[in-house]
Amino acid sequence: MEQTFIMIKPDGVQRGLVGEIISRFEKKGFSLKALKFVNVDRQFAESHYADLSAKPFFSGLVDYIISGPVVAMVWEGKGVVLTGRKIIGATNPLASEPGTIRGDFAIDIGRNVIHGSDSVESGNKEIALWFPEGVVHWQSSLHSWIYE
Ligand code: IDP
Ligand code: MG
Repeated sequence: MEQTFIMIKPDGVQRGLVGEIISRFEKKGFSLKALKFVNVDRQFAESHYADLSAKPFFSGLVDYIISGPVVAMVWEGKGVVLTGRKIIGATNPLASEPGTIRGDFAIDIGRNVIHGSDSVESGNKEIALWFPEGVVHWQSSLHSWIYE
């Protein structure tokens, strides 16, 4: 089953949105496969965002991600990468629809509360980077109430 990497950024943690965000993925029916609450260092943040290293906002982005602890998670489910991106909303919260996490809880692009993988391939790369120890193998007893 498809997996995605989701991270609640330092602003999401500081603003007390951890429970609300986890709840949205949980209530949808996705399965939590890994979770940790960590401070990452500059080098780690740079490797997570390596694809953006040429962007003018890169160093500000890295400063933002290392400014406080983050909640790193793996969520699993049918179509979770694309649906996860929809739950999160557009990158710029000014363009994010109300009802999405960024649409409901953020204003500035550089304080947009949450990260979600943009493809299955980058999801797998991010999961390997953040959870080298692997994820938890389990199946929810609600599985047959969520999938036909
Ligand atoms: P995404 O998080 O929606 O996938 P990306 O383009 O991958 O968006 O950018 C990663 C993160 O970099 C964004 O979530 C945002 O925090 C930050 N970012 C993107 N574009 C800008 C910008 O123009 N100014 C400041 N920060 C930006
Ligand atoms: Mg991205």
